[in-house]
Amino acid sequence: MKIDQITIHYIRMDLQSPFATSFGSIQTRDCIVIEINAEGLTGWGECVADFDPGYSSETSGTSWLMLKEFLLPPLLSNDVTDPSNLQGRLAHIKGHLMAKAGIEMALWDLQGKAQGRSLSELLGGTSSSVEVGVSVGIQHSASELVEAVEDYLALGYRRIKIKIKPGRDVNDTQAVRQAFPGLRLQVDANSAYTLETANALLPLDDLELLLIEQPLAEDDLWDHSHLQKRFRTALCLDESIISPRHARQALEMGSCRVINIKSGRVGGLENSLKIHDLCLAKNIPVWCGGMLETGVGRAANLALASLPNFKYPGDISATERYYARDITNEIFSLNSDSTINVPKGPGLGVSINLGELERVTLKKLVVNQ
Ligand code: OSB
Ligand code: MG
Repeated sequence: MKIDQITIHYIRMDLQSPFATSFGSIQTRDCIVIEINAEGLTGWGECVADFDPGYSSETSGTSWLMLKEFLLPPLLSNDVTDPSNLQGRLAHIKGHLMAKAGIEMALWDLQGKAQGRSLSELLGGTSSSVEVGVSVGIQHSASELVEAVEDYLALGYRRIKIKIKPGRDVNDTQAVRQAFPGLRLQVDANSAYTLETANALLPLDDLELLLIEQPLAEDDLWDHSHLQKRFRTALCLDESIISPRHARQALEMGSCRVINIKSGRVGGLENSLKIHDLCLAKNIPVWCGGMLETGVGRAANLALASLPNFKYPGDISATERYYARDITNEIFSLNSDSTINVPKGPGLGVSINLGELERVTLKKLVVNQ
Protein backbone atom coordinates (compact mmCIF):
# COMPACT_ATOMS: atom_id res chain seq x y z
CA MET A 1 0.00 0.00 0.00
CA LYS A 2 1.12 3.53 -0.61
CA ILE A 3 1.68 5.51 2.59
CA ASP A 4 0.15 8.97 2.25
CA GLN A 5 0.98 10.41 5.63
CA ILE A 6 2.25 9.54 9.10
CA THR A 7 1.30 11.49 12.21
CA ILE A 8 2.83 10.99 15.64
CA HIS A 9 0.84 12.22 18.62
CA TYR A 10 2.64 12.73 21.93
CA ILE A 11 0.00 12.25 24.61
CA ARG A 12 -0.26 12.46 28.40
CA MET A 13 -3.07 10.68 30.23
CA ASP A 14 -4.06 11.01 33.89
CA LEU A 15 -3.93 7.69 35.73
CA GLN A 16 -6.86 6.81 38.00
CA SER A 17 -4.42 6.40 40.89
CA PRO A 18 -0.65 6.77 41.30
CA PHE A 19 1.35 3.74 40.16
CA ALA A 20 4.44 3.04 42.28
CA THR A 21 7.20 0.56 41.45
CA SER A 22 10.77 -0.01 42.64
CA PHE A 23 11.87 2.62 40.11
CA GLY A 24 9.44 5.41 41.02
CA SER A 25 5.86 6.58 41.17
CA ILE A 26 3.81 8.14 38.39
CA GLN A 27 0.45 9.92 38.29
CA THR A 28 0.35 10.50 34.53
CA ARG A 29 1.40 8.32 31.65
CA ASP A 30 3.05 9.65 28.51
CA CYS A 31 3.19 7.73 25.25
CA ILE A 32 3.29 8.25 21.52
CA VAL A 33 0.39 7.26 19.30
CA ILE A 34 1.38 6.55 15.71
CA GLU A 35 -1.11 7.07 12.89
CA ILE A 36 -0.33 5.81 9.39
CA ASN A 37 -2.65 6.79 6.52
CA ALA A 38 -2.49 4.66 3.40
CA GLU A 39 -4.95 4.38 0.54
CA GLY A 40 -7.92 5.55 2.54
CA LEU A 41 -7.17 3.33 5.56
CA THR A 42 -5.63 4.34 8.88
CA GLY A 43 -3.44 2.12 11.04
CA TRP A 44 -2.83 3.00 14.70
CA GLY A 45 0.04 1.99 16.94
CA GLU A 46 1.27 2.81 20.44
CA CYS A 47 4.88 3.34 21.46
CA VAL A 48 4.88 2.27 25.11
CA ALA A 49 8.11 3.95 26.30
CA ASP A 50 7.63 5.78 29.62
CA PHE A 51 8.48 9.42 30.33
CA ASP A 52 11.28 8.37 32.71
CA PRO A 53 14.12 5.92 31.93
CA GLY A 54 13.26 3.86 35.05
CA TYR A 55 11.90 0.73 33.41
CA SER A 56 13.96 0.97 30.25
CA SER A 57 16.62 3.28 28.80
CA GLU A 58 14.08 4.18 26.12
CA THR A 59 11.76 7.09 26.99
CA SER A 60 8.87 8.84 25.28
CA GLY A 61 11.34 11.65 24.52
CA THR A 62 13.97 9.41 22.92
CA SER A 63 11.27 7.59 20.95
CA TRP A 64 9.93 10.88 19.63
CA LEU A 65 13.41 11.86 18.46
CA MET A 66 14.13 8.47 16.89
CA LEU A 67 10.81 8.37 15.09
CA LYS A 68 11.26 11.87 13.72
CA GLU A 69 14.92 11.64 12.75
CA PHE A 70 15.52 8.02 11.84
CA LEU A 71 12.52 5.72 11.72
CA LEU A 72 9.77 7.56 9.86
CA PRO A 73 11.79 8.89 6.87
CA PRO A 74 12.77 5.43 5.50
CA LEU A 75 9.24 4.16 6.18
CA LEU A 76 7.84 6.89 3.95
CA SER A 77 10.45 6.61 1.21
CA ASN A 78 10.48 2.78 1.03
CA ASP A 79 6.72 2.72 1.28
CA VAL A 80 6.46 -0.88 2.55
CA THR A 81 3.37 -1.35 4.71
CA ASP A 82 3.81 -5.11 5.27
CA PRO A 83 4.74 -5.52 8.96
CA SER A 84 6.80 -8.68 8.23
CA ASN A 85 10.46 -8.40 9.02
CA LEU A 86 10.22 -4.73 10.03
CA GLN A 87 12.91 -5.49 12.62
CA GLY A 88 15.18 -6.90 9.91
CA ARG A 89 14.58 -3.89 7.70
CA LEU A 90 15.42 -1.54 10.58
CA ALA A 91 18.37 -3.58 11.87
CA HIS A 92 20.85 -0.90 10.79
CA ILE A 93 19.30 1.33 13.48
CA LYS A 94 20.40 -0.04 16.84
CA GLY A 95 18.01 -0.33 19.77
CA HIS A 96 14.87 1.81 20.19
CA LEU A 97 12.72 -1.29 20.18
CA MET A 98 9.64 0.42 21.61
CA ALA A 99 9.69 3.09 18.92
CA LYS A 100 10.04 0.40 16.24
CA ALA A 101 7.29 -1.70 17.83
CA GLY A 102 4.92 1.28 17.76
CA ILE A 103 5.36 1.55 13.99
CA GLU A 104 4.96 -2.18 13.55
CA MET A 105 1.69 -2.14 15.52
CA ALA A 106 0.27 0.51 13.18
CA LEU A 107 1.31 -1.58 10.17
CA TRP A 108 -0.40 -4.69 11.61
CA ASP A 109 -3.54 -2.64 12.17
CA LEU A 110 -3.36 -1.41 8.58
CA GLN A 111 -2.84 -4.93 7.24
CA GLY A 112 -5.76 -6.30 9.24
CA LYS A 113 -8.01 -3.51 8.01
CA ALA A 114 -6.91 -4.05 4.38
CA GLN A 115 -7.61 -7.81 4.65
CA GLY A 116 -10.69 -7.58 6.84
CA ARG A 117 -9.04 -9.79 9.48
CA SER A 118 -8.51 -9.22 13.19
CA LEU A 119 -5.02 -8.96 14.64
CA SER A 120 -5.70 -12.08 16.70
CA GLU A 121 -6.48 -13.95 13.47
CA LEU A 122 -3.35 -12.60 11.74
CA LEU A 123 -1.17 -13.71 14.65
CA GLY A 124 -2.72 -17.16 14.97
CA GLY A 125 -4.73 -16.53 18.12
CA THR A 126 -6.94 -19.36 19.34
CA SER A 127 -9.10 -17.90 22.12
CA SER A 128 -11.86 -15.31 22.11
CA SER A 129 -11.23 -14.12 25.67
CA VAL A 130 -8.11 -14.12 27.80
CA GLU A 131 -7.49 -14.50 31.52
CA VAL A 132 -6.22 -11.31 33.11
CA GLY A 133 -5.05 -9.94 36.44
CA VAL A 134 -4.04 -6.63 37.99
CA SER A 135 -0.59 -5.26 38.67
CA VAL A 136 -0.88 -3.43 41.99
CA GLY A 137 1.67 -0.71 42.73
CA ILE A 138 3.52 -0.29 46.03
CA GLN A 139 1.17 1.26 48.61
CA HIS A 140 1.92 3.34 51.71
CA SER A 141 1.79 0.32 54.01
CA ALA A 142 1.21 -3.43 53.95
CA SER A 143 -2.30 -2.96 55.33
CA GLU A 144 -3.18 -0.46 52.58
CA LEU A 145 -1.84 -2.98 50.07
CA VAL A 146 -4.14 -5.67 51.47
CA GLU A 147 -7.06 -3.24 51.12
CA ALA A 148 -6.09 -2.38 47.54
CA VAL A 149 -5.93 -6.09 46.67
CA GLU A 150 -9.28 -6.67 48.35
CA ASP A 151 -10.83 -3.93 46.18
CA TYR A 152 -9.53 -5.56 42.99
CA LEU A 153 -10.78 -8.98 44.11
CA ALA A 154 -14.19 -7.40 44.71
CA LEU A 155 -14.12 -6.19 41.09
CA GLY A 156 -13.60 -9.78 39.96
CA TYR A 157 -9.87 -10.07 39.32
CA ARG A 158 -8.63 -13.56 40.14
CA ARG A 159 -4.87 -13.01 39.79
CA ILE A 160 -2.89 -10.31 41.54
CA LYS A 161 0.65 -9.11 40.98
CA ILE A 162 2.23 -6.86 43.57
CA LYS A 163 5.21 -4.63 43.03
CA ILE A 164 8.07 -5.06 45.50
CA LYS A 165 11.33 -3.27 46.33
CA PRO A 166 14.02 -3.69 49.02
CA GLY A 167 12.36 -3.08 52.39
CA ARG A 168 8.88 -3.56 50.92
CA ASP A 169 9.05 -7.17 49.84
CA VAL A 170 8.61 -10.18 52.12
CA ASN A 171 6.44 -8.41 54.69
CA ASP A 172 4.05 -6.99 52.06
CA THR A 173 3.81 -10.30 50.25
CA GLN A 174 3.22 -12.26 53.47
CA ALA A 175 0.45 -9.83 54.43
CA VAL A 176 -1.35 -10.39 51.13
CA ARG A 177 -0.85 -14.15 51.28
CA GLN A 178 -2.16 -14.31 54.83
CA ALA A 179 -5.27 -12.30 53.92
CA PHE A 180 -5.96 -14.34 50.76
CA PRO A 181 -4.64 -17.91 51.17
CA GLY A 182 -5.77 -19.36 47.84
CA LEU A 183 -5.11 -16.31 45.67
CA ARG A 184 -3.08 -16.62 42.48
CA LEU A 185 -0.32 -14.20 43.50
CA GLN A 186 2.96 -13.08 41.98
CA VAL A 187 5.52 -10.32 42.64
CA ASP A 188 7.53 -7.98 40.42
CA ALA A 189 10.80 -6.38 41.61
CA ASN A 190 11.62 -4.47 38.40
CA SER A 191 15.34 -5.27 38.74
CA ALA A 192 15.77 -3.73 42.23
CA TYR A 193 18.07 -6.44 43.66
CA THR A 194 21.56 -7.85 43.21
CA LEU A 195 22.58 -11.48 43.56
CA GLU A 196 23.57 -10.64 47.17
CA THR A 197 20.58 -8.53 48.26
CA ALA A 198 18.15 -10.97 46.62
CA ASN A 199 18.78 -13.41 49.48
CA ALA A 200 16.31 -11.25 51.40
CA LEU A 201 13.66 -12.65 49.05
CA LEU A 202 14.20 -16.31 50.02
CA PRO A 203 11.19 -16.39 52.42
CA LEU A 204 8.98 -15.70 49.36
CA ASP A 205 9.64 -19.32 48.43
CA ASP A 206 7.17 -20.43 51.12
CA LEU A 207 4.29 -18.28 49.86
CA GLU A 208 3.13 -20.38 46.90
CA LEU A 209 3.69 -17.59 44.38
CA LEU A 210 3.07 -18.17 40.68
CA LEU A 211 6.39 -16.49 39.93
CA ILE A 212 8.93 -13.85 40.96
CA GLU A 213 9.40 -11.31 38.17
CA GLN A 214 12.70 -9.63 37.26
CA PRO A 215 14.57 -9.54 40.59
CA LEU A 216 17.98 -8.60 39.10
CA ALA A 217 19.32 -6.12 36.55
CA GLU A 218 17.93 -6.10 33.05
CA ASP A 219 21.31 -6.90 31.48
CA ASP A 220 22.01 -9.78 33.84
CA LEU A 221 20.84 -13.10 32.43
CA TRP A 222 23.78 -14.88 34.02
CA ASP A 223 23.16 -13.93 37.66
CA HIS A 224 19.47 -14.75 37.20
CA SER A 225 20.60 -18.28 36.31
CA HIS A 226 22.40 -18.49 39.68
CA LEU A 227 19.47 -17.00 41.55
CA GLN A 228 16.93 -19.37 39.97
CA LYS A 229 18.83 -22.31 41.54
CA ARG A 230 18.18 -20.88 45.02
CA PHE A 231 14.40 -20.79 44.50
CA ARG A 232 11.76 -23.45 44.14
CA THR A 233 9.46 -20.70 42.81
CA ALA A 234 9.81 -19.90 39.11
CA LEU A 235 11.68 -16.75 38.21
CA CYS A 236 10.11 -14.83 35.32
CA LEU A 237 12.01 -12.35 33.17
CA ASP A 238 10.54 -9.11 31.87
CA GLU A 239 13.16 -6.35 31.29
CA SER A 240 15.93 -8.87 30.42
CA ILE A 241 14.18 -10.35 27.41
CA ILE A 242 14.54 -7.86 24.57
CA SER A 243 14.72 -10.29 21.62
CA PRO A 244 14.07 -13.91 20.65
CA ARG A 245 17.82 -14.45 21.03
CA HIS A 246 17.74 -13.23 24.63
CA ALA A 247 14.82 -15.57 25.28
CA ARG A 248 16.73 -18.53 23.89
CA GLN A 249 19.84 -17.69 25.89
CA ALA A 250 17.85 -17.19 29.10
CA LEU A 251 16.26 -20.61 28.68
CA GLU A 252 19.57 -22.27 27.82
CA MET A 253 21.16 -20.77 30.94
CA GLY A 254 18.19 -21.54 33.16
CA SER A 255 17.78 -17.86 34.03
CA CYS A 256 14.00 -18.19 34.33
CA ARG A 257 11.17 -20.71 33.99
CA VAL A 258 8.51 -18.29 32.71
CA ILE A 259 8.68 -15.33 30.31
CA ASN A 260 6.67 -12.11 30.35
CA ILE A 261 6.18 -10.97 26.75
CA LYS A 262 5.63 -7.26 26.03
CA SER A 263 5.63 -6.49 22.34
CA GLY A 264 7.11 -3.02 22.88
CA ARG A 265 10.07 -4.37 24.83
CA VAL A 266 10.98 -6.99 22.21
CA GLY A 267 10.56 -4.75 19.16
CA GLY A 268 7.07 -5.77 18.13
CA LEU A 269 4.49 -8.46 17.61
CA GLU A 270 6.54 -10.51 15.15
CA ASN A 271 9.32 -10.92 17.71
CA SER A 272 6.67 -11.64 20.35
CA LEU A 273 5.42 -14.48 18.16
CA LYS A 274 8.94 -15.86 17.80
CA ILE A 275 9.41 -15.85 21.58
CA HIS A 276 5.99 -17.43 22.01
CA ASP A 277 6.87 -20.22 19.58
CA LEU A 278 10.29 -20.82 21.10
CA CYS A 279 8.80 -21.11 24.58
CA LEU A 280 6.00 -23.37 23.35
CA ALA A 281 8.59 -25.73 21.83
CA LYS A 282 10.47 -25.82 25.15
CA ASN A 283 7.36 -26.14 27.29
CA ILE A 284 7.96 -22.77 28.96
CA PRO A 285 4.77 -20.83 29.75
CA VAL A 286 4.51 -17.17 28.74
CA TRP A 287 2.12 -14.40 29.70
CA CYS A 288 1.41 -10.92 28.40
CA GLY A 289 2.86 -8.02 30.37
CA GLY A 290 1.49 -4.49 30.26
CA MET A 291 2.78 -0.93 30.10
CA LEU A 292 -0.36 0.90 31.30
CA GLU A 293 -1.42 1.09 27.66
CA THR A 294 -4.24 3.12 26.16
CA GLY A 295 -7.01 1.22 24.36
CA VAL A 296 -4.73 0.98 21.31
CA GLY A 297 -1.96 -0.99 23.01
CA ARG A 298 -4.47 -2.88 25.13
CA ALA A 299 -6.19 -4.18 21.98
CA ALA A 300 -2.82 -5.41 20.68
CA ASN A 301 -2.05 -7.09 24.02
CA LEU A 302 -5.37 -8.92 24.00
CA ALA A 303 -4.76 -10.17 20.46
CA LEU A 304 -1.29 -11.38 21.40
CA ALA A 305 -2.51 -13.05 24.59
CA SER A 306 -5.04 -15.05 22.54
CA LEU A 307 -2.19 -17.30 21.35
CA PRO A 308 -2.10 -20.80 22.86
CA ASN A 309 1.07 -20.62 24.97
CA PHE A 310 -0.14 -17.61 26.97
CA LYS A 311 -0.73 -19.94 29.92
CA TYR A 312 -0.73 -17.42 32.78
CA PRO A 313 -3.11 -14.44 33.18
CA GLY A 314 -1.87 -11.20 31.60
CA ASP A 315 -1.29 -7.75 33.09
CA ILE A 316 -4.17 -6.56 30.94
CA SER A 317 -6.76 -4.96 33.19
CA ALA A 318 -10.03 -3.24 32.33
CA THR A 319 -9.85 0.34 31.02
CA GLU A 320 -11.25 1.79 34.26
CA ARG A 321 -8.33 0.37 36.25
CA TYR A 322 -6.09 2.81 34.36
CA TYR A 323 -8.06 5.74 32.93
CA ALA A 324 -11.34 7.54 33.47
CA ARG A 325 -11.50 8.21 29.72
CA ASP A 326 -9.58 6.52 26.92
CA ILE A 327 -8.59 7.53 23.40
CA THR A 328 -10.45 4.56 21.91
CA ASN A 329 -14.20 4.52 21.60
CA GLU A 330 -14.13 0.94 22.85
CA ILE A 331 -13.82 0.42 26.59
CA PHE A 332 -12.47 -2.91 27.84
CA SER A 333 -14.29 -4.43 30.76
CA LEU A 334 -13.76 -7.46 32.96
CA ASN A 335 -15.98 -10.52 32.51
CA SER A 336 -17.18 -12.36 35.62
CA ASP A 337 -14.58 -15.10 35.08
CA SER A 338 -11.64 -12.62 35.26
CA THR A 339 -11.25 -12.55 31.48
CA ILE A 340 -11.41 -9.77 28.88
CA ASN A 341 -12.73 -10.34 25.37
CA VAL A 342 -10.30 -10.26 22.46
CA PRO A 343 -11.35 -7.62 19.89
CA LYS A 344 -12.95 -9.18 16.81
CA GLY A 345 -12.98 -6.28 14.33
CA PRO A 346 -10.41 -5.82 11.53
CA GLY A 347 -6.87 -4.99 12.67
CA LEU A 348 -6.73 -3.91 16.30
CA GLY A 349 -10.51 -3.83 16.31
CA VAL A 350 -10.70 -0.41 17.95
CA SER A 351 -11.59 3.06 16.67
CA ILE A 352 -10.07 6.31 17.89
CA ASN A 353 -12.02 9.00 19.72
CA LEU A 354 -10.37 11.87 17.84
CA GLY A 355 -11.69 14.52 20.23
CA GLU A 356 -10.26 12.69 23.22
CA LEU A 357 -6.96 12.10 21.39
CA GLU A 358 -6.76 15.83 20.65
CA ARG A 359 -7.54 16.66 24.28
CA VAL A 360 -4.62 14.63 25.65
CA THR A 361 -2.12 15.56 22.91
CA LEU A 362 0.84 17.71 23.99
CA LYS A 363 2.45 17.89 20.54
CA LYS A 364 2.11 16.30 17.16
CA LEU A 365 4.17 15.89 14.03
CA VAL A 366 2.86 15.23 10.52
CA VAL A 367 5.15 13.84 7.83
CA ASN A 368 4.25 13.03 4.25
CA GLN A 369 5.84 12.22 0.91
O1 OSB B 1 7.20 -4.24 35.05
O2 OSB B 1 5.43 -5.07 34.36
C1 OSB B 1 6.08 -4.08 34.62
C2 OSB B 1 3.98 -0.93 34.10
C3 OSB B 1 4.94 -0.07 33.58
C4 OSB B 1 6.24 -0.51 33.44
C5 OSB B 1 6.58 -1.81 33.83
C6 OSB B 1 5.63 -2.67 34.34
C7 OSB B 1 4.31 -2.21 34.50
C8 OSB B 1 3.24 -3.00 35.10
C9 OSB B 1 1.82 -2.60 34.77
O3 OSB B 1 3.43 -3.89 35.89
C10 OSB B 1 1.09 -3.61 34.00
C11 OSB B 1 -0.19 -3.05 33.42
O4 OSB B 1 -0.16 -2.44 32.33
O5 OSB B 1 -1.21 -3.23 34.05
MG1 MG C 1 7.53 -6.37 35.06
